[in-house]
Amino acid sequence: MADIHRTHYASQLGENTIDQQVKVAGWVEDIRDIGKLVFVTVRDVTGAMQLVVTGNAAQSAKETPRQSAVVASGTVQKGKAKDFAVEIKVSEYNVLTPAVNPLPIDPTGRVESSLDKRLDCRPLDLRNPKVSAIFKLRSAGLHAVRAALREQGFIEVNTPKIIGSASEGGANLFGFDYFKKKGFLAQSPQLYKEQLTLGLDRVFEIGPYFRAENSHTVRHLSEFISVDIEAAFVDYTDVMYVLETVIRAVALEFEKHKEYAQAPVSQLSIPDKISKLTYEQCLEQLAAEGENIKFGDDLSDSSLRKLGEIHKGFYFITDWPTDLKPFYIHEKLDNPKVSESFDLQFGYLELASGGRRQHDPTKLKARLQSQGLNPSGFSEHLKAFDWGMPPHSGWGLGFDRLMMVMTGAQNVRDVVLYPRDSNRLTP
Ligand code: AMO
Repeated sequence: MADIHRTHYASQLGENTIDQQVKVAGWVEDIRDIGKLVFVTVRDVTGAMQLVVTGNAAQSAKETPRQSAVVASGTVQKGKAKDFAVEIKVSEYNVLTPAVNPLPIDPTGRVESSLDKRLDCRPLDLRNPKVSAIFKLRSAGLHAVRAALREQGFIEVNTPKIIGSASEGGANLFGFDYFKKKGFLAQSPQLYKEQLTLGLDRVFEIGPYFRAENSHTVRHLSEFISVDIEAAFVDYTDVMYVLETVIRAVALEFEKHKEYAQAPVSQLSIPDKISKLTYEQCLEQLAAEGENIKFGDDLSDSSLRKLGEIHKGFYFITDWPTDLKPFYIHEKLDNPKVSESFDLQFGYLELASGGRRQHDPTKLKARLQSQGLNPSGFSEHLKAFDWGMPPHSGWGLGFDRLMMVMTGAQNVRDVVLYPRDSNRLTP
């Protein structure tokens, strides 16, 4: 077995490495046999490189199935092909793991495959640099979110994903047998993050959440990643500001990663300030478009699409009717029919929602009851409210949806490695 340790990635080969002995590793993308010489294009995670193989190794190079894993050693020389400034004149060439032929999809992207077929072979799909660029950007985006929140004093936490009662009310819960009890998959970290403000003041969590969504849309998954924050002694305008800083941090991080230019990064302009529109202003704008919605009705998909035509980028919809919001949302002090709540939109698409929370246990119990929920089912949560619960606010941001918007993807499944929906439980 050949030594598998490389000295260089493709991106490290350049004029400055000419005449150096190098060892590279990757997957065979193309083979051109021109008689005495065989040109092999090998791709690693950083890019493509060209091998020039002659002599004894030429036969093996010629016969290598496309996408096999190989290592090769040789000397760097000036390239003759226009695509490669340098190439490697190979002295040793080893096929480590041959790939099958034919492959289920063409990972070079020259032959297009449907998203479904690509998802069925996701690891192979990632050899397409346009696809891997999305996930490199996603990683950079997560890094930016963490940095922005830590900088503002938020402590990263991990709360359970196996829970004993609903966090967002009863709908869309996945339940299962948990050692003879009923267990559920967390829909959000809502109750935990609120409780944690008691001792940690400002917390955030980035984690997977689960919703039994039977809606077949380009924006719903049954498992999605959410960025959640919760902060003590602040109101909803304060946490909207935090959300703005997070969106801007991700956008700035994307700008730094021009090397991922293969990814279809959308040309977003991120305003310094994200505009705010109240729910009632939305109703007025919709009425002007001929769509009459009465106060208290939710904004349907078609209404949101109309609003999205007027407001193409990021904007907040604030001050929703209290009855439309979950039990934990705080009403406005001067008008209890309206709540201190917001959604962050990108056009028609909801990216985040949040607000100030009810911290008065008596009012919280009444809200649970008025929404048809039994306060005794929330006793574990409610007890924390007797221990000096601070007024607090927070939000949850759908990270997959944010990545969809930032990369210009048309389907959330494009930016999720192994999406889960009602039709897809594998791979
Ligand atoms: P909400 O239910 O609005 O709020 O969820 C927050 C954000 O999570 C994303 N999201 C989803 N993404 C993909 N597929 C889904 N099925 C899905 N469901 C939700 C959306 C949404 O805006 N606890 C509150 C947040 C809070 O108030 O802090 C909550 O869960 O982008």
